[in-house]
Amino acid sequence: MEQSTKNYVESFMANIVANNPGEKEFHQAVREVVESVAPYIEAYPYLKELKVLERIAEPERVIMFRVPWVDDKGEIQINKGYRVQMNSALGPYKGGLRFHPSVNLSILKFLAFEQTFKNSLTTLPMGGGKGGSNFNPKGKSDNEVMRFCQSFMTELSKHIGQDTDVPAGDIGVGGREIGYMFGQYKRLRDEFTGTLTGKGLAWGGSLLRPEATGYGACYFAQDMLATRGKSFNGQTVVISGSGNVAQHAAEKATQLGAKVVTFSDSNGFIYDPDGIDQEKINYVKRLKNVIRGRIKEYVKEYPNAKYYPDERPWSIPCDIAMPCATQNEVNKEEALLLVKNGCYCVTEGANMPCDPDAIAVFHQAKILYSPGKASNAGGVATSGLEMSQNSIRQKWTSEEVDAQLHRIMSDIHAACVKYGTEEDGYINYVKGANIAGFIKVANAMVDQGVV
Ligand code: NDP
Ligand code: 2IT
Repeated sequence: MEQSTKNYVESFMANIVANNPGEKEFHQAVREVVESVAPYIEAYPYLKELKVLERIAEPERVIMFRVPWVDDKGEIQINKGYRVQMNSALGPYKGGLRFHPSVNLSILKFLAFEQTFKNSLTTLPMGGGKGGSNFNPKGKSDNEVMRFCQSFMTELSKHIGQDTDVPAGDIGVGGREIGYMFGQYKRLRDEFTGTLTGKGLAWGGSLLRPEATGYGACYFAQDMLATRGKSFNGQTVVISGSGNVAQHAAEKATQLGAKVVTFSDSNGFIYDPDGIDQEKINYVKRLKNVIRGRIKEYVKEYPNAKYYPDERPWSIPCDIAMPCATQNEVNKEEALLLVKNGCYCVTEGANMPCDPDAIAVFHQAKILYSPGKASNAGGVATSGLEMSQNSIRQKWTSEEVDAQLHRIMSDIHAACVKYGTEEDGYINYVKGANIAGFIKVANAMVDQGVV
């Protein structure tokens, strides 16, 4: 990078840090994008003059609210609720809701910022947003979750709508929570519209939306592998997480001939040297989605597997790693270990799971590495397809949705290759995804004036 471009990045970041104090995840996400797009901005001075990047890094609106609810013992509980409406240049704000005790403004701003570029990459007309609460659904009864969701939606409903802002799921928000929130939204507004995605299949949900993020990540990985004449067939895959994204990444990787050997949760990971086949994946789906148990219970069912408490799975040798749990779950040491053990492809299913030092290790080793905003975009893309189906009041078959998902992931891969291929032929997917995602948003903002 030229010195003038470096200076631009550093002065931009100094402003971001000064104006958003203490928001370290947000700083991290912004820095990554700014480093990628700064040379592009230098080449097109009007983007600098119009302060497009400065505007992109400032949310259009942040809504923060109180979420009071009554637990099963009759005690009053108070949580924080948020919606970050980041950017509407390309369409209504779109992005998930996260319910997790770690949720704060920094995390939601980083997620909403990433979402803006991810949604742009999907080629569908969606702006970027994210929201959630520090509510912890773990250990709560269904009734408690319902009362929380109803209280949360009572306030959120004032700020969303099918043409304004369309939330969906993320960590801690799945079919159950979307159902409760949709019910309350419908009751308050007296309208049956596609204001949330990830709905039940019988009431407006799209076929394949639950599978889409994990499946899409595998479709993206297939294209990455193909650039090196490889495929999933016969490869060992290490996956973190055991929720929605992890389960479906494991399912598709297995269907494509890979051997998946790990799952994890926030307490530890399981390693199954025999491979986690479809029957075992079905067990994990039941364990996590129905019984709402912990991954350590896997080893009771499958005694050949081993449970490693308080550890992440990156010490297990593999060809392909798919981090599918949460942000900053792969650090420099773990990245070095992955590469040393022969891993040559890291495909992110989660949002920002590899920290900047880990990414530098992958780039230095010239292994295949894709950022979440490219490889996990299949989830929100299929949410976009759900919105289309709701608008035309039709339902597409799973073959139709799958074909569109496949095409969208391949188009994103092609965009990364177009903007990310370096002089020596190495594909820098971070650069490619950031520049391709940025161009569309930036041009739309230029067209729409200073708003
Ligand atoms: P789920 O709630 O279904 O699953 C989350 C999984 O990650 C669980 O296994 C959970 O373990 C684990 N996890 C969560 N927080 C932590 C933590 N702090 N440390 C270690 N493990 C943790 O969420 P999803 O599968 O939907 O989301 C996973 C990731 O994928 C997130 O980064 C999300 O933003 C991203 N994503 C999700 C999409 C979707 O469509 N759902 C779309 C695109 C990206 P535990 O049970 O212990 O909490
Ligand atoms: O991070 C993500 O892309 C999601 N959680 C999915 C968002 C959506 O609107 O489907």
